[in-house]
Amino acid sequence: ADRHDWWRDAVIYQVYPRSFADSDGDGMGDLPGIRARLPYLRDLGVDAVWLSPFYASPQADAGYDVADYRAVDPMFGNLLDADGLIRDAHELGLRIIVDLVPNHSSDQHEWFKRALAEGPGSPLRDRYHFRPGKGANGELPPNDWESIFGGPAWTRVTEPDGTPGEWYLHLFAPEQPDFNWEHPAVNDEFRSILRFWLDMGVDGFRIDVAHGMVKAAGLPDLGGSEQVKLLGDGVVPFFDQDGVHEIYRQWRRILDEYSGDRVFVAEAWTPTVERTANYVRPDELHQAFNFQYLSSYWDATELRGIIDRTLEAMKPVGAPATWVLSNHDVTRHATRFGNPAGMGTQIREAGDRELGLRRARAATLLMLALPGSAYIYQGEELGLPDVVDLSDEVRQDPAYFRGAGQDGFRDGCRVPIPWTREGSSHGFGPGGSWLPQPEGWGELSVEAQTGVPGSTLELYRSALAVRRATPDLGAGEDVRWLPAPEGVLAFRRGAFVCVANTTGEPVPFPAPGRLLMASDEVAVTDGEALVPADTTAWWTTG
Ligand code: TEU
Repeated sequence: ADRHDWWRDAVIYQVYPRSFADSDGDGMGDLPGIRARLPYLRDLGVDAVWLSPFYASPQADAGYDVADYRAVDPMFGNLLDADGLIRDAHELGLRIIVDLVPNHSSDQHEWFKRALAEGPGSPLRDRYHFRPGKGANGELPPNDWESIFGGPAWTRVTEPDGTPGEWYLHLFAPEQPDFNWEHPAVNDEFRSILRFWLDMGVDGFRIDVAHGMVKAAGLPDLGGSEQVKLLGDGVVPFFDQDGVHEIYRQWRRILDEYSGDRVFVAEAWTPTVERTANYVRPDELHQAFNFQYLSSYWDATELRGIIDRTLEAMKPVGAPATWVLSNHDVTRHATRFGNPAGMGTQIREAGDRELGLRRARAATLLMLALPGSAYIYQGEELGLPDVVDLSDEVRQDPAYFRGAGQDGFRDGCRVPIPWTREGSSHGFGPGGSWLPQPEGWGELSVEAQTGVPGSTLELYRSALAVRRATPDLGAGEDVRWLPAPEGVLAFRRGAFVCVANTTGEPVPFPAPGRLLMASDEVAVTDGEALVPADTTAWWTTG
């Protein structure tokens, strides 16, 4: 048989477990809920499912604070549920990728609890970053780093004798102490955790904060200069350090011991696609999210630049490009694109809903036409907008409450999925939903869109089916740009042609062949197509 690497052109669907489907009515999604909806994902036409964390966790950061890496949180089910989910998925032809959170644990992790209880000098403290404070009485943090979620990246502990004592490092919330990756026990533990989930049958891992983990020796001060915190550039002492690559080389050797095509995908926020490419060398990780693409506005020039640079950067390392428009950390693209350019990935305005959705649909067809792998975030196939008007009473994102400012509006993309028009939580579950679903949510439900021509759900289903049936849309064929008017992207891949009109006006374009599908009605007269405003069309010349 042809040993085609499935992941080189896979479409991977991100499930955010607390918001996908709830089986027991506690208002929080769970593994049995996901398991019951696997046929929906198979019918949608995706290749794999990536599950955000479902491990034992106090949920200080929605599960990205793990207390036990080998246990399922009771809120989500148990290990038997995980096993059943993996088995059912495989029977349906779906692969399962799980989230691995190696930069930090929960403060309720056994190691951290013991480190605190045993006091200064505890060997467990060496597995994290504990330091004495500065100042006459150690009352100042050990260095000037700031948490991504706001405030200092250090918290002072109360020692067992009741006195204020050492400080520990946390790049995210105080409930998420950073591991010391120089310590062999940390390294050993994660290699063992990898094996645990590989033995459970998972097909891969999404690595959280993959640009983190290793810190510069001596934890040097930033020096007061205003640095972009999230983006490692090899200079920021806590992100994108060279040492992290040695860890990935070790992990890759473990992964390759297992049969099948298992994969790693890196969540590495770096300033350029060139730096991202460092993570996906043949002996390291397989893929990395393309955050440059995610951060782009619906703008032809910007998009084309990023597409070209991405494909160029991936060539020398032999990794597939990836394309992603939304995830659980950013404002949904149906809302981003309905707001003016420059508002970034964290905005709180509803903007023009209709325009945002038009552009989101067009952006999806553009993304699915590009070579490489594409990531879909749950609910984007329904055209869900971000919920921008959640009250402080219902919000749960620690980034919001710790003053991350613009970066703290992550609850709006995490509102539970509407499956049905009616019902207390629109079919999300038999009870309520942990974040309130807004007015009109039922009209966007799976039920309301299924079988409705032109609905966003049917657009996704058709696009994924056409993509599967069109060999030129696989990983291999290069993008060849075609001449096009300003604001229009047109390219050929073999016999396939994609035309994306990012302007607000209909654009005439010589029909390249037979129309396969489009994100809106395309009229063709005498060999001339009229591509509506903010619309992408797929053609074949074959
Ligand atoms: O995110 C890493 C990260 O740096 C950003 O996504 C950041 O959290 C966001 O822009 C808000 O400022 C990962 C996870 O995807 C995220 O959900 C977690 O909160 C974070 O790691 C900590 O584990």
